[in-house]
Amino acid sequence: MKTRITELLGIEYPIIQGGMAWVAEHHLAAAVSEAGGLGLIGGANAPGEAVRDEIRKARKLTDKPFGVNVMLMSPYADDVAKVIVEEGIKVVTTGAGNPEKYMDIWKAAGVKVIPVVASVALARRMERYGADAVVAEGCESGGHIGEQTTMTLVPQVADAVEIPVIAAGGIGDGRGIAAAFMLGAEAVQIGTRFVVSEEAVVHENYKQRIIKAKDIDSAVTGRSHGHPIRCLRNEMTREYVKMEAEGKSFEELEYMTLGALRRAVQEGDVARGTVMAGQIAGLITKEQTCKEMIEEMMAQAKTLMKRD
Ligand code: TUI
Repeated sequence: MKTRITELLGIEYPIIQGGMAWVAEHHLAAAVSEAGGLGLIGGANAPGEAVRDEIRKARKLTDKPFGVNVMLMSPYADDVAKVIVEEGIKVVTTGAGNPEKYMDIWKAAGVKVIPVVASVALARRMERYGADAVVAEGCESGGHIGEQTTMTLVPQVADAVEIPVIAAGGIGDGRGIAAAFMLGAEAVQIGTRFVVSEEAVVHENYKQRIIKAKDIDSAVTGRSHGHPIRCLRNEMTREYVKMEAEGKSFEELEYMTLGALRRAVQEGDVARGTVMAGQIAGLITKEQTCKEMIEEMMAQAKTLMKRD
């Protein structure tokens, strides 16, 4: 399935992987790229040198293109932005902010820049600043989210910009891919489903929590202080939401979740940790390789899109 995104990125299938903090490390990125999608290393809150190390490890596992996601709220975002250029990375996605200040150095180095946006305004602005494409991410996504749903955001962004649009949020199978294309997207970004891939180095408890999740198991913490994070309901989210209702300060709430994502991903603490996942978790029923996931999703999407 050729689109402007498969051409732009030199990939076989119009699927890019989400740049998930603590999850999107070199094994996952290399596996998604090897399977014909675009794998990404998630910069998250890691220092530049740690990201460089991940890039070099991914290169040992694949000759195919892969990218880096820069989490713009990270204190190390400037360092990571430089490492990307030094390491000759060809594709960058950004999240949780506005990447304008890095656009010139990346464009000068021939890096394709794909900001993740949660609004039409930012999509337009990114196009003006020279973005090659945008990811329009709806609030069905896991992690840091905006306000609009994928269903409403993607067609509005597709109408507002000339550059290609990648849909994200709530996509976990071929039906979601076909739907995204109907909304005007030319590729999709998938996160939650890849968390349960065999190649993802994620604690088994985390994978099982996603596999067992029901449709209604999703919660959003942090709305009251303007940093909404979607994750799966557990002891931590119940306590957090209660503290938010009591009007606890941002600092107190932050303290409670400090390191909570790492504890869930690496130590498997799915009761007190932050189990970031999208609303599509309820659809995900099994662990598979990235190749199996991508081929299954693409076969289903192609069948649906050919139907008359
Ligand atoms: O970035 C994400 N998802 C993420 S980042 C992350 S790591 C993290 N951990 C703890 C606390 C906070 C973050 C986990 N999940 N998705 C892309 C995304 N970007 N969604 C929404 C946005 C966004 C929101 C507002 C982008 C720009 C923006 O405004 C920028 C501006 O200046 O207008």
